[in-house]
Amino acid sequence: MSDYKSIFLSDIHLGSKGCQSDFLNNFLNNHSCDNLFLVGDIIDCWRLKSKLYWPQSHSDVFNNFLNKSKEGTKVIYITGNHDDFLRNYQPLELGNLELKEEHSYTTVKGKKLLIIHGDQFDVVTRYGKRLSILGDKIYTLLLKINIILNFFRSRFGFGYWSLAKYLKDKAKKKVNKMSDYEESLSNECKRRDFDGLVCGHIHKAEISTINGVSYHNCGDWVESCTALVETNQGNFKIIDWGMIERADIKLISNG
Ligand SMILES: [Mn+2]
Repeated sequence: MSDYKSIFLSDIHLGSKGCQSDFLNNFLNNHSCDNLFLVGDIIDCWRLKSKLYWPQSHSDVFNNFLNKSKEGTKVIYITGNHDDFLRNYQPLELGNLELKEEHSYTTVKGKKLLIIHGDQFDVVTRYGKRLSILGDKIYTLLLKINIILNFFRSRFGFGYWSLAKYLKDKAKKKVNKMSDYEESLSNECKRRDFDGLVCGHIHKAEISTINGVSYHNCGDWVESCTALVETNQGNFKIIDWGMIERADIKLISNG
């Protein structure tokens, strides 16, 4: 039996420097599943267009997906706004591999979930690609500052801290844009008779109920290292692999 019925990953951003590919490879090597859902922004072609960045560990992530599919895992790749070039080729089915814009999934407990990246419901990315590319550049800069900041933090014995995440959480409190996003997604679910949804896009892992619709966000592998999983018994939970990994490293070094 696999470790999990389904694993849902989103916002990996392969091809960008911020991608935590080592953490992800480690996570993939340690977990098996019947279904692997890649919920968009897996490859970051916005970054690839400006400058090619593709280390071996990014190819390893892809090999991990393909090996899982060879071993019998059904791999479903849902396209996002950063890998929107793939939207020209969907829907596509290659054996155990599927490429599509959205998927209707029936959970172990019999609930019907809409699996979608979510950019389709984000006013900023939908109506202003230019504006969001600018935002993306600022975000990339923040991630770079973050790497330097954390280098010094670790030298002085402080734990990891994400500047980008801190600023985004602050911004959320101010404009409340994200809750608009969550609300429009939940409205779409209601309209189309889904019990809930699985999405990504805003890089914030979460399991909650919004307007009576169950909301699952996979988080990301740039700022945090989070995966959404469905156990064989049908329970959903978030695995924070960055926290677990770091805790393990600490345990080993302590003892
Ligand atoms: Mn996205």
